[in-house]
Amino acid sequence: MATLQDFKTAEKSWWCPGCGDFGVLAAMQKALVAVGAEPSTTAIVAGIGCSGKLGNYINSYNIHVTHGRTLPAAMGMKLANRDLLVLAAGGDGDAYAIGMGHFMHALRRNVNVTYIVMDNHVYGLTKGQTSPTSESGFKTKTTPKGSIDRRVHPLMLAVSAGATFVAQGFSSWQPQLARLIQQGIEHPGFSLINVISPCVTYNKVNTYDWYKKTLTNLEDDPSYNPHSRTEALARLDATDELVCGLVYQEESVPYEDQVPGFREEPLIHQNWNVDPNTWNQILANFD
Ligand SMILES: Cc1ncc(C[n+]2csc(CCOP(=O)(O)OP(=O)(O)O)c2C)c(N)n1
Ligand code: SF4
Repeated sequence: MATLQDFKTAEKSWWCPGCGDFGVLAAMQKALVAVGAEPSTTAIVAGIGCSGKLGNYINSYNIHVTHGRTLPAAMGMKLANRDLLVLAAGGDGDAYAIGMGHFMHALRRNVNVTYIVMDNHVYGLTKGQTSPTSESGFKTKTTPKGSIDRRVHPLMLAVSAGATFVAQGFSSWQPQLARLIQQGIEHPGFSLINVISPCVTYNKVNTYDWYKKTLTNLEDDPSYNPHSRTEALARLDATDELVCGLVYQEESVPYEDQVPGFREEPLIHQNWNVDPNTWNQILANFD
């Protein structure tokens, strides 16, 4: 049984002291131990961004893919080898700007991948530009007079696009975040965990203190029903998505279990030999 230490690497962290991504990393490692995962069967697909460095700090298979392309790579990996526990991770720019097309289709496709978005409402790696989740009026070097765009609402988008598991955590609220990631991994289908992960260097508005004052915890409201799509949408709308906890979950059968004739065995273990007669018949179809 793997321990926390087994999921650590010797690599020195590249993040600024105080970055929220440290908390996301710690919670992911705790969740991996809690679900009984092993480094040899865990794979992380990370996007480009400060957040994408996370894969380097978790002992597992890790690919660092082109900006915005975590989900196609993660879904392909899962379909090729269902024995792997596949996690995708990246920033709000990676997910909701350049990666938005993939995000929307991953939600409705429901491949068994856990997607952790480290949402700091800004582009960190490229030194502080406005992101799709930045508030209107947010001032950066790309929007010196304040952003005039309305912000993207990832949780509402996910719930309305057909997601089967949607949650939001806060990097400082470790026990809850680790539990939400664990629940996401255990969910049979695509799970989105949007994590509020403050950027202490380029976002001086949405700080730890700001979130502690404004976030509400859905778990404090026993009347909230996370299995009702309409209730989830109403709550998200009323709170401008400033909530933490399990937002929505429904019963789900993952995509890969529904593809007709799709064999469960990993591709690398399947026998791909074709006898000469069958091969000649296949070739004849191309005449
Ligand atoms: C195709 C492509 N377009 C743009 C970039 C430049 N770029 C790198 S990271 C990034 C955004 C980073 O913000 P986010 O995804 O929110 O991650 P963070 O650094 O905040 O964790 C951009 C625009 C790139 N590397 N590749
Ligand atoms: S720039 Fe921001 S997001 Fe990037 S490592 Fe520093 S604090 Fe974290």
